Amino acid sequence: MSTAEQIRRGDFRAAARLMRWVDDGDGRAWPVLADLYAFTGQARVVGVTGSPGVGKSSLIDGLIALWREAGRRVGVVAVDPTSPFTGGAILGDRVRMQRHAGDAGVFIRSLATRGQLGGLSASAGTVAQVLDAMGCDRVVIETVGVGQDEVDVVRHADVTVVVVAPAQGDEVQAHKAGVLEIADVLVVNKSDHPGVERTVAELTLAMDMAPEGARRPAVLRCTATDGTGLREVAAEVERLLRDQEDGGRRDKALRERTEALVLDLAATRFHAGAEAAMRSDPVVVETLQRLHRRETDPFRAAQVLWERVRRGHAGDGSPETA
Ligand SMILES: Nc1nc2c(ncn2[C@@H]2O[C@H](COP(=O)(O)OP(=O)(O)O)[C@@H](O)[C@H]2O)c(=O)[nH]1
Ligand SMILES: [Mg+2]
Repeated sequence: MSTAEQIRRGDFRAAARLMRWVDDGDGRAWPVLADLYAFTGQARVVGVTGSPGVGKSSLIDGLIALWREAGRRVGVVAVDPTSPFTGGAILGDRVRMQRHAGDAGVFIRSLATRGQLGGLSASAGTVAQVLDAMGCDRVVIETVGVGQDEVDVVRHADVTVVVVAPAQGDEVQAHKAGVLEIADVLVVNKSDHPGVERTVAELTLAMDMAPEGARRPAVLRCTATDGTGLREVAAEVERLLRDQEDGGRRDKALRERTEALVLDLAATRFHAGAEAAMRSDPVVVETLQRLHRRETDPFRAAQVLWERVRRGHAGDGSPETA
C-alpha cells in the first residue's frame, strides 16, 4: 500500500511521518503530497491567531469538543515560530489539548520550523491539506499573530479568528491596527479578567467605523478555560463557513489558495536553485566576482542569475553551459 493510501485510511503514524518530512523540508514528502492532493478540498479551515498567551490553544480545545459533539473529525496545525525550542509551545499545546489525545477523530500536529517546502505558510497549508485528505472536516491552524509569515498563514484559512485578551492602556490601539484586515471573528478571551468591557466596546467601535466594504467581524467575549461564550464563537464560525458556501465564495477562495501554494512552492524551488547557482555555476560565480569589483551591478547580476536558473544551469559546471 502506498504511503498516501495508508494516510487516507487513517494511519496516524504514516501521517505523522509525512508531516515531519514537511516540517523538515525533506523531499520525500513531495510524491506523497502529490498523491494526496486529489483527496483534498473537503475540510473547512479555521485560522486562529493572536499574541502568545491570549488563550488560542485553550479556545481551540473548546472548539474541538464542540465539533466532536457534532460528529466532526478535527485536525489542528499549531505553528509557533517564536518558540524554536520544540519543547515549549508544543508540549504546552499538547497538554492544553490533552483531553483529545486518545480520540481517533482528532489529530493535533505542531510545526516547529519554517520548513523548506515554501516557508512557514506553505508548510502549514500543506499540513492542513494532509489533515483534509485524512478526512478531517474541520482543520484549525493556530498561529502567533506576529510578523508577515504568521499573517500569511491565515491565507490558508476559510475563516480567521483573532483572539485578544482584555487590554491594558494603549494595547487596544495596537489590537485594532493588526486585526481589522485579517479578522472574520474577533474574540476577546479571558473575559473573567478586568478590562473586558472596555476592550469589547473599543473594538466594536473600531469595527463599526471600518470603511465601506471592509470586513466587520463580530466581537465576541469568551472565557476559554470554563467554556463561557464558546458556543457563540463556534456558531459564528459555522455561520461564516455556511455563508461562504451559499455565496459560492468558497470555491473561489479555494482556487486562490491553491494557486498561492503553487507560487510559494515554485518560488522556494527557484530560491534553492539560485542559492546553488551562486555557489557552483561558473557564470554566476564570475558575475558575482565582477559585481564585487563594481564591474556590474546587483540588478544585472540578478538578471544573469534568473536566466541561469531558468535554463537549468544551476549546479551544472559543464563547459557548454558556462
Ligand atoms: N483566566 C483565564 N485564563 C485563560 C483563559 N484562556 C486561557 N487561559 C490561560 O492562559 C494561559 C495561556 O493559554 P493558551 O491557550 O496556551 O494561550 P496561547 O498561547 O494563545 O495558545 C494558560 O495558562 C491558560 O490556562 C481564560 O479565558 N481565562
Ligand atoms: Mg497555543
